[in-house]
Amino acid sequence: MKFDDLDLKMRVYETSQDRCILPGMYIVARIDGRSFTKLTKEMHPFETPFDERFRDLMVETVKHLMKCGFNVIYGFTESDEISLLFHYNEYAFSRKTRKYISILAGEASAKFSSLLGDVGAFDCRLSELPNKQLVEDYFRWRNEDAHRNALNAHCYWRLRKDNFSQNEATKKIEGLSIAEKNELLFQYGINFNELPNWQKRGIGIYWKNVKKAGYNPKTQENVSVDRRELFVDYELPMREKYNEFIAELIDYNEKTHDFKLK
Ligand SMILES: Nc1nc2c(ncn2[C@@H]2O[C@H](COP(=O)(O)OP(=O)(O)OP(=O)(O)O)[C@@H](O)[C@H]2O)c(=O)[nH]1
Ligand SMILES: [Mg+2]
Repeated sequence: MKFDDLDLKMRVYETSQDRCILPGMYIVARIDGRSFTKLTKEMHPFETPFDERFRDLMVETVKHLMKCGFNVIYGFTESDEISLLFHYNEYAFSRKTRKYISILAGEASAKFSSLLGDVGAFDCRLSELPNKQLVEDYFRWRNEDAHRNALNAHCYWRLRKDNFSQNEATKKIEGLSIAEKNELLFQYGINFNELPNWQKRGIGIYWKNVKKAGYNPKTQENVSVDRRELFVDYELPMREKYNEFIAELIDYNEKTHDFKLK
């Protein structure tokens, strides 16, 4: 069989599942650390419940994903997960889902592993959202998830440090309301409201325009140039204010980077 015939025959088998995300849909990817409970507790004991070194590895991984060939307008990270919002007009790889999923999981795993000096792998899934309200709801969901996780994690690890077994600590927290969990921490001298906001709300990463000093060799003049730089926000707003923040970010990017579908 000639190579061209063989190529045509075999190509069908690997592309039969290919699908593209329709134009007009917002794309959000969630990239999540694979078996990070083991990685963070046994293989590389990070501080519990929150470790700033682990946080910084995640932030650097988000920045890498926002610069790896897609037009990502917002990155969010909490715990071992990363959410990315693509520009409404994103058209990389003809919006083929397999490209987004495999590239993002691969790039996140490669970056995180090289920073850690050991293997840390991520999976990836996509949400296809038909309107801006659902994008707001998506990020509100992850923002509230961060809040809930932080409360549970602080309670759990405080009890563990007080010699409760895994089972005892889990059981005790399961039966408590939010107010009771706050009270439990208070008994140990911890005011949940005063814990760092990045632990309770997650961390946002987005582009900001900055002025940089440059030099124009043609005119031999010092000039000021506009650059887009990634900004890391450790003080994200919460609840309705967070919805507004996401809505503004989308509007701003749609107005200022209105590149057309190819
Ligand atoms: N010690 C420590 N652990 C962290 C930190 N941030 C996240 N983790 C842990 O990362 C894990 C994330 O949980 P999951 O994604 O639900 O669990 P997983 O083990 O990664 O399992 P899969 O995602 O299903 O593969 C939890 O065990 C968290 O405690 C941190 O700052 N310090
Ligand atoms: Mg995980």
